[in-house]
Parts: sequence; C-alpha cells; structure tokens
Amino acid sequence: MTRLTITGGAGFIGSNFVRSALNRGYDITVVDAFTYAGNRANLEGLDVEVIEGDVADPDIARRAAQRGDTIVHFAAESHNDNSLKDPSPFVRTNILGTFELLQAALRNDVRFHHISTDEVFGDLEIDEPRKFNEDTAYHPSSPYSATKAGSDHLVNAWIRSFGLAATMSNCSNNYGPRQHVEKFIPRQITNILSGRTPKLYGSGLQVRDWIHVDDHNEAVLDILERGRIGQTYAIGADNDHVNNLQVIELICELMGAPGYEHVADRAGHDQRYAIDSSKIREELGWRPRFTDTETGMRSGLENTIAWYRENEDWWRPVKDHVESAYAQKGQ
Ligand code: NAD
Ligand code: TDX
Repeated sequence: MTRLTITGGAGFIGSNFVRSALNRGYDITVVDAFTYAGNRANLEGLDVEVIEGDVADPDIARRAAQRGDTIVHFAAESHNDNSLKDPSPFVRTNILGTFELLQAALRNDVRFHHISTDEVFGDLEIDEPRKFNEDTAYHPSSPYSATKAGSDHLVNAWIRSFGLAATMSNCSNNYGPRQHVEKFIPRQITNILSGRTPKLYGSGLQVRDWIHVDDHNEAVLDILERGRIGQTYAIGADNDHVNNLQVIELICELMGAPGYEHVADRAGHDQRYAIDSSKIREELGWRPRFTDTETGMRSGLENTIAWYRENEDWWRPVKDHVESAYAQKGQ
C-alpha cells in the first residue's frame, strides 16, 4: 500500500494528515471540493496530486477510487452551528458522498478508511463516569452528528453485506494548526489576536475530550498500517476532565488576554464527550504525544497559538465575515 487518496485533504484535519502521511513515505492524491472550509494554501509546497470535485458526484468518486490503493475519507461538512442553519449540504456530502465513495471503493477493490466522530454517540451527563467506546449505541443530537452517524452505518453495512475492506475511527474534538476560525479554539485565539473578546457559549461547563490533530492523524496511520479490517477504533487523549471555561481561561493566560464574555448558547448543546481509547492503545500501541499532567492541553495549545500568530495571512481574510455571522446570532 503506497498510494493514498485523501478526500477533504484541503481541510483542517485532512491537510495535517497529508503532512503526516508524506512523512511516512506515502504518495498522495487529494480529492476536495474546496468549499468555504477547503483552502488551497493548506497544500502549498506539498508534493501531492489534487483532484477538485464533489465526492457526491459518482464520476469524482470513481476517479478517487482509481487513484489509490486506499481511500481515507475525511471530506465532510463539519460544523455543528452551520448544520443548525442549513442541514442540506450535510446530508449531501456526509451521507450521499460517503455512499458514492463506498460504491466506487467496492467496484475498484480499494481499501476504505472512514473518519468519523465521537458525536455520533450523543452526549454524556457532566458528572457521569461513563465514556464512549466502540460498542456505544448511536444517539446523535444535531444534523451534523446525525449525518455522520448515517455515514458510519453505511460503512458498516458495506463491510457486512458486500465484504468491503474497510476500517473506521471515531475521534474526539481536534485542535491544532489550520483549523477554520469558526471553531472554538481557533476562534478564541484569533479573537485575541484581532483585539476581540473571546466568546463562551452559555455556562461554559461543557466538556470536550480535546486531542491535538497530529495525535489523531498518527492514530489513523497506525490503523491503516496495522488495524484489523472490519474494525472500528475510538480515538481520544483523555482530556474529558477539561471544560470549555478552563480551555478559554488557559488560552487567555497563555496569550496574556484580560478575559472572556458569555454569549448565547448553542441550541441542543451537547454537554460532555469522553472517549475510552483502550482498544487502539492496547492493540496498536498508539499513545497521544501532546499530553501534560496539568490540563493535557498546555503544550498543544502553545503549539497552536504559535501557528496562528505566525500565519495571520491565512486567517485574517475570513475573520471579519465569520464574526459578523456569529454576531447576528448573538454569539
Ligand atoms: P473541515 O471542515 O476543516 O474540512 C472539510 C474538507 O472537506 C474541506 O477541505 C472541504 O472543502 C472538503 N469537502 C466538503 N464537502 C466536500 C465534498 N462534497 N466533496 C469533496 N470535498 C468536500 O473538517 P475537519 O474538521 O478537518 O474534519 C474532517 C473530518 O474529520 C470530518 O469527516 C469530520 O466529521 C471528522 N472529525 C472532525 C473532528 C474535529 O474536531 N474537527 C473530530 C472528529 C472527527
Ligand atoms: O465560539 C464558540 N464558543 C464556544 O463556547 C464556539 C465556536 C464554540 N463553543 C463551544 C461549543 C462546544 O461546547 O465550544 C465547544 C466546541 O465547539 P466546536 O469547536 O464548534 O466543536 P463541536 O461542536 O464540539 O464539534 C467538533 O468536534 C467534533 C467538530 O466541529 C466536529 O467536526 C467534530 O466531529
């Protein structure tokens, strides 16, 4: 296995994955529709072939399958807040796009790895000890997570009904370089860098099991190389004790910012996500590298803040537009 087709490779996690995979010696084709979330600058200077197109188009899905030995499927509409405003692109890309790629992978005898999320499991109470694992029942809350859940079910059906050689991973919230400024952590960093006040939804007591994007992507490469076909792996970095309030306070401390403000809460806001990643740790020996005892996030946030400081040209052109859309919603 030397040639990977990476869908969504111009987005946040996909473009960091391209870098990690190039480091491990793979040849790469990126298939991306370059939506608002896909950025050509994310691939600048990298030795990759790029096919521009929509994975829900059967012809693009066929070309994706014919370019590699394995499809790694990152392409998705990924932002919960956007899915509350207009769910239709989520249904098209996340469900129909995954369907077309599965059909193309099957017809062309190509291995498939599906990138999914812990949000398909719904949410946990703030203080319950339970975590999500590979056997947790699906209970998605938002149009985004419901369409990701639908795509996961398709993958499992294609494995069982048609014998597709596929694997899947469900990861917790990622952060790191090249994440769109609509998302929580880059939004706050760039708020501070552009003289705005960081914005916390509601109480800020919600918990996300934050993981640095490079740790997620190393896990995906381990699954591609050593994972068992037909299996799902849950990926997380054991940060399920850190709430949004603590994350924003740490960002303010690291950046010397005076404080933050509470804004309107998200409708149907999931309270807590927590991942039990013992399967991938025990079977494949994977471990996150960005960890520290205090919050588990200090070193990863320092790395991320440094990237946004050094790459203002990357985020500045879209920042005002994103903030005016949030302002219209009282956020
Ligand atoms: P992103 O929004 O930053 O990037 C998505 C990419 O997909 C963009 O390059 C976009 O242009 C492309 N794309 C969108 N629709 C497309 C289509 N129809 N055809 C081809 N390309 C299309 O997303 P991200 O945060 O990098 O997430 C990548 C994947 O990881 C998604 O499947 C997401 O569900 C999953 N995931 C994300 C997180 C997270 O915290 N961000 C956590 C777990 C899982
Ligand atoms: O300005 C903000 N203030 C705030 O308090 C924003 C944008 C978010 N939040 C809160 C909402 C969530 O509790 O921060 C938390 C994280 O929000 P997002 O970055 O929007 O992520 P989330 O909705 O948790 O989903 C993310 O993780 C799982 C990704 O966007 C998904 O693609 C992934 O599947």
